[in-house]
Amino acid sequence: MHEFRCEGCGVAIQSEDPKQVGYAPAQALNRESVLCQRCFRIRHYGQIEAVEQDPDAYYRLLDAIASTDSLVVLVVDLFDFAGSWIPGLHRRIGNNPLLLVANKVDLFPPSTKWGRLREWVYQSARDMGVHPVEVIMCSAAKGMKMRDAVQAIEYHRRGRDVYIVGTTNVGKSTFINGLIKEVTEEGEDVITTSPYPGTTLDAIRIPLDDGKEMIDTPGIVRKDRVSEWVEPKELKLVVPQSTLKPKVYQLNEEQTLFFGGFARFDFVRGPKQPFVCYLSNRLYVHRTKLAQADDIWRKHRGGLLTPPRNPEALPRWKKHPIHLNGRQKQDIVISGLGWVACGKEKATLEVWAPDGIQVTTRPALI
Ligand SMILES: Nc1nc2c(ncn2[C@@H]2O[C@H](COP(=O)(O)OP(=O)(O)OP(=O)(O)O)[C@@H](O)[C@H]2O)c(=O)[nH]1
Ligand SMILES: [Mg+2]
Repeated sequence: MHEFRCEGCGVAIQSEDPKQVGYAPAQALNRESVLCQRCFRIRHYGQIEAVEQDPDAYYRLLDAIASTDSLVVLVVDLFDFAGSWIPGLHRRIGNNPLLLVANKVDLFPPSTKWGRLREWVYQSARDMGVHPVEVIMCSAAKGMKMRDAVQAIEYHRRGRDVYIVGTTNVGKSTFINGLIKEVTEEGEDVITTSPYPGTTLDAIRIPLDDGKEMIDTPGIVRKDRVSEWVEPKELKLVVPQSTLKPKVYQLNEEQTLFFGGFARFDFVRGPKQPFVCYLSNRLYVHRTKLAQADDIWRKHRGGLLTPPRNPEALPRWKKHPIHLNGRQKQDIVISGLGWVACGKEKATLEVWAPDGIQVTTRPALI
């Protein structure tokens, strides 16, 4: 019997059980393209049903690329570069060339120094053991630099298949929809996209002109980013939807910032200085005295300090001590939440975030 696949998410279609993943009514299977019930609901009602995912299956899909002769396109989210990297990627793709797509440039303010940012992306990739054939900086959602992406893929694939890989929610499927819109008259999205991680469920094969294929893949899940722990309702408050408006705080020592109820930033010691927060514009930032911070957290978590509404569902906070030596401007990155740009002053800081969430420093990006 012919096996049907959902055009929107790649899942195998079944018509027996509406409660199970991949359901589509039997009468829908005669159509040229089939959409599963879950994709239908995402597209028409913006509702998502979380699906129990098997991380190993996604890694197996990825590892199978090593034995193919193809172009690998890694899509990363510029807002969460380190958190959207696939661990051990360089070992998984064999000798295939890698084109790096840094997506979501629309989130960066106009003051961004693009040349420096691109150089930083190259360098970061090299630090992770990968030598991209090219870096494309684009916005798939806003259709920025998509012509460059089409040309780069065509140039580097040299008649081969193209695998689009990355962690969840970086915009892989939006990117493919954007490519399709760029080269055809197609105005509608072909693949289902959503603000929730875990939208694509299996490989989706899109035929190319020369008989080869472009393959969308399910995102690799990384639990060390805040965005993976957010309930669907709260995601829009945490994941930025529009250009970041940096918030500047002139802090004295012994002052604290709460980022919703996800993280806490203590300026313990140092001269008065500005801290510039690059977070979702909709995330509430609460400023207080360090001496009162514990009390405020006890009283107001899940209330004033939201999201999350239910902080108990997240791992307990872990303290990350950070010392700025004043020699170089640094960003302190809380994966999936954003970053704080620090000036060229000495400072002793403590950042609190749920245990397991990556907290890192890097040279200032903007
Ligand atoms: N701001 C911004 N958002 C984007 C961009 N591209 C994609 N997004 C958003 O990112 C979210 C995830 O997009 P998808 O295309 O579903 O991501 P994916 O990588 O296919 O995710 P999975 O299928 O879960 O692995 C959606 O809300 C998109 O609208 C972009 O260029 N800029
Ligand atoms: Mg997808």
